[in-house]
Amino acid sequence: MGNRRQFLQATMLAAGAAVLPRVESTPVAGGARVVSTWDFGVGANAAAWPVLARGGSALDAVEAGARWAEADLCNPTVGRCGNPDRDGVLTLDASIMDGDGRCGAVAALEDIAHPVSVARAVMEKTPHVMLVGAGAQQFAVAQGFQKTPLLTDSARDAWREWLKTSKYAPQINAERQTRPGDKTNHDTLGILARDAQGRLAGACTTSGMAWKLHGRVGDSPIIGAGLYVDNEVGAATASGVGEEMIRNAASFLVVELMRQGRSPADACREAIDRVVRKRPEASKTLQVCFLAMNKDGDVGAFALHRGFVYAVQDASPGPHDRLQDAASVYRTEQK
Ligand code: SD4
Repeated sequence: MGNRRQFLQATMLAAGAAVLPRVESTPVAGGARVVSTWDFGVGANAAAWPVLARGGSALDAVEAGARWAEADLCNPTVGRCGNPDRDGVLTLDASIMDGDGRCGAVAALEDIAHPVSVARAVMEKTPHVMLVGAGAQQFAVAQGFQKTPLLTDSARDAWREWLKTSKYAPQINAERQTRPGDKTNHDTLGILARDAQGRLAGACTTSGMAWKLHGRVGDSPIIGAGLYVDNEVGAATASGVGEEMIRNAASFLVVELMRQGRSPADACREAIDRVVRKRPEASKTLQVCFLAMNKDGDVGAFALHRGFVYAVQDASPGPHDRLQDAASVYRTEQK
């Protein structure tokens, strides 16, 4: 135990496919920028930006943004308010990575409010990259994270409601409809940042697909699937049905496509094409979204289905927090 303690220190598919313009935001040579998935990315960026604005590191910035999302009491797909699995157990997945290839992750973590910070502790305080389940929780507690029951009453009510049919069929942009009164597109938070020194970092945090099988792990904590960062090239993150990201090593793919000269938006689009080509039928009913930033801070995104938005914040004149629509293969949101 003592030792352990020391140690722990389509060509798109013919039907429905559309050729859409590139989505690029203004380059910020030498500047800092942060981008996050979905509309709640505005709040995550607002939490991350002060770190970048005072010259802090991209790594600190993405952790701050992810922690904000994990604490958001309105979000049924990230952190403490997440929906549980089919057995009524809330399990959280998160990862963090910097541009030098340092990374950490936790999966199927229970009763710890800030999985992204546990992921960072895995990165910084162990020789490992990923801890899962009870071991991740044991490590978190040993690091001083408080163990606290997280499942909220509304998440329990939503689960009881789901039990009436027990139908598992992920819906496109499903997080919109998971609870009465939910505002809009709630989903996994993926956040990417470039700091004033030009260093990149990213984080990804989620409660995963609601009503998943107990023990299911999605893409978000898997380096290369839900998140990948390389200072030489850029960074990418993903949201949507994680199995498709894992199948395609998708965030790694997006970064490698940028390495070959693609813009962030083109790289995201090619990665979406791969998803479609591999599973053309399934892709009609699943949402998959990519968000990327290259080393110069240019940003791009692409999704399978309409409805994916992402937030951009930097020091450029005008609104500092901008929500942008991602282009998509399918223009019409599928119900
Ligand atoms: C997962 N990608 O666990 C995450 C969750 C998500 O829509 O984005 N849900 O597969």
